[in-house]
Amino acid sequence: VARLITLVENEAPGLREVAAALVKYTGHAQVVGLTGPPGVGKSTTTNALVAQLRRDHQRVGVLAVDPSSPLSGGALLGDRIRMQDHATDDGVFIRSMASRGHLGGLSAAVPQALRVLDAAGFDVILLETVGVGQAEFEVASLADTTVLLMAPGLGDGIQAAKAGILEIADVFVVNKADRDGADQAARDLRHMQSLASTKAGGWSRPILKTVASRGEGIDDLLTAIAAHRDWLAASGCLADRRQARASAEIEAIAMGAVRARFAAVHGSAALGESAARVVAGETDPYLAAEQLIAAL
Ligand SMILES: Nc1nc2c(ncn2[C@@H]2O[C@H](COP(=O)(O)OP(=O)(O)O)[C@@H](O)[C@H]2O)c(=O)[nH]1
Ligand SMILES: [Mg+2]
Repeated sequence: VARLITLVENEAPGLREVAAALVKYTGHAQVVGLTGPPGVGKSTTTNALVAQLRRDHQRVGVLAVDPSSPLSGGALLGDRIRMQDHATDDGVFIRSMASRGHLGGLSAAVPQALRVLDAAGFDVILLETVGVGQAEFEVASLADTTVLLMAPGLGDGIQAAKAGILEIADVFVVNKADRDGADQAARDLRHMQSLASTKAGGWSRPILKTVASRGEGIDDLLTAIAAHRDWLAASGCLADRRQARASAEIEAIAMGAVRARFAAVHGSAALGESAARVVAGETDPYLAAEQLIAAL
């Protein structure tokens, strides 16, 4: 599994063959995204979820993704250390991915890594992202079920999160409920939720309280995640989401291929030549672009 994910990350030769071989084994795993501001307790929650899922005899894959960082920095390294609780358990696979080295970007690499884990037979894949920016939003949208974590005193985090993520989150968690202000944070979330447009289909998005560091509330979180999976299947939304995800996946691969072909066919010389003609007023940028595209 580790080698296949490396192959995906490097877009190595052989990826096409592997993708073709894997596809018939996919579609079983439930992908659960965990997102929220740094320090809110995503890794601690992931760790607690893994422990409980293992007690339930579920096989668990964990993908910790940092879409905005060019390096696999301290946060992900810390996660790896925490995850060593499960390092010797062959029912658990843990991997970090940062954006460094991905030619096609994480938008292409993460879905393929998910396919590898799915085909390898993991029942649940936990997808932890760092932060709540646009790139994290894209990663979160790869999940069947998205869990948004908040914590008391992270009101600014809620503000930062409200653009988009509140709309794609299916389950809300106020972690660090051992701290003052957890009820207020839950009320704030409820209020933000009422302002955000609701998803169609009648899933009412629960707001749970957890103390991940002590494993409290993790059972309820897993129950909510399972309930969401059942609702997805019964409502037909699972098929819709997977269709939308496959579309995004194909588009990312196609755009990457077009970009690569553009670079291979035109190099920087042809682009420079067109640019010079635009600067000299001999042609306009639309026509120049059209000619370059026509030559692909
Ligand atoms: N008091 C308290 N601390 C927590 C809780 N959950 C996590 N933490 C601590 O918060 C810090 C950040 O947690 P981490 O899981 O790394 O957050 P992440 O950046 O969202 O992955 C760590 O020091 C955790 O031990 C909790 O429920 N209560
Ligand atoms: Mg973390």
